[in-house]
Amino acid sequence: MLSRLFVVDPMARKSLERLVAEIDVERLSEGEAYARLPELVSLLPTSVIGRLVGFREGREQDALLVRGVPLGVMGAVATPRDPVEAPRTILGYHAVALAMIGVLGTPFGYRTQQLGRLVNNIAPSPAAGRSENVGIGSSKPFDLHTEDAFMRRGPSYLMLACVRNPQSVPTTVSGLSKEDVGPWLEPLREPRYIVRTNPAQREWREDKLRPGPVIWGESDRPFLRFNAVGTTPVKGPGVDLAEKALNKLGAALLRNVQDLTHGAGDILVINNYRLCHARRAFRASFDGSDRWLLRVVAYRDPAEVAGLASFAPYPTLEPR
Ligand SMILES: O=C(O)CCC(=O)C(=O)O
Ligand SMILES: [Fe+2]
Repeated sequence: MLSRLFVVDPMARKSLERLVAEIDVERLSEGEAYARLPELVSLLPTSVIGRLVGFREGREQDALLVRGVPLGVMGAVATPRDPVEAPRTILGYHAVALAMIGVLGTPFGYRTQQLGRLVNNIAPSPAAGRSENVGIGSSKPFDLHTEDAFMRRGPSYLMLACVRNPQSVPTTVSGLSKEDVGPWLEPLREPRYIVRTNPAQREWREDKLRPGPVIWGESDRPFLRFNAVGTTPVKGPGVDLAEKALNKLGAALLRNVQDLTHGAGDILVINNYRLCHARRAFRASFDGSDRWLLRVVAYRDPAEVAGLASFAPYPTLEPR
């Protein structure tokens, strides 16, 4: 199992309902929510904090699906037709999602993605209806990728908090099992792979992307920097071997896929160095009732956090 399910217990649900209701009345800006992150984390039920820390420290599961977070006012907000321009108001559900990923790391936005939003909307946009490999697409799939694999060190964690998912379109996750790992992965450890950006990050200069490894870290639990599209080994001696290993990795990851079907109030956190994820094609109606996830990314490594250009009003990454 790549992921573990944690269903919020009735007592925790009650205290989450209070927290969500409080923030639903206050309505925060993204900056205010970040400034209040320590307080928001402290207001999470201890069972939820404990489970998140257990996930962070554990070696068995690389994704955790927390089920049963109350939506509060958010439940009645229509899925935005324009995910980027939609209001940035932090309601109770957003605040709980931010606090949860705040237990794992420092949440941040990209200045050049969704206009720098801290909480990105993964909702189908009519403008991107036919685009492949974008979060706001729908009729074309988003192939397997670790989030922002074009960076040498992408976000440590990715959160997808479901507001609604009427067609039960899953988020697919995949990774390498203990049985998969072996010497065949060695070529993928060479820092010779260029991983290009997906459409949402095209403002990063492609000519500045540095080649890096696709696999690194421990041999029995290796880390991944993977994108099924736009990855190529730099030409030179051994390029055939490098390409073969990459194809074999892609096939292994396709074999290992698991569908996680999000429902309203399900908050999925993924170790972005261990698992890649994808979304299948689906038919959107663009009438306010479509699938809607909130996406937040976070860094755990203080050296990466220090590289975030600005902490006002919240950590933001500038394209390099
Ligand atoms: O919609 C999904 O389930 C995943 C979307 C995604 O991978 C992304 O926005 O980066
Ligand atoms: Fe993604």
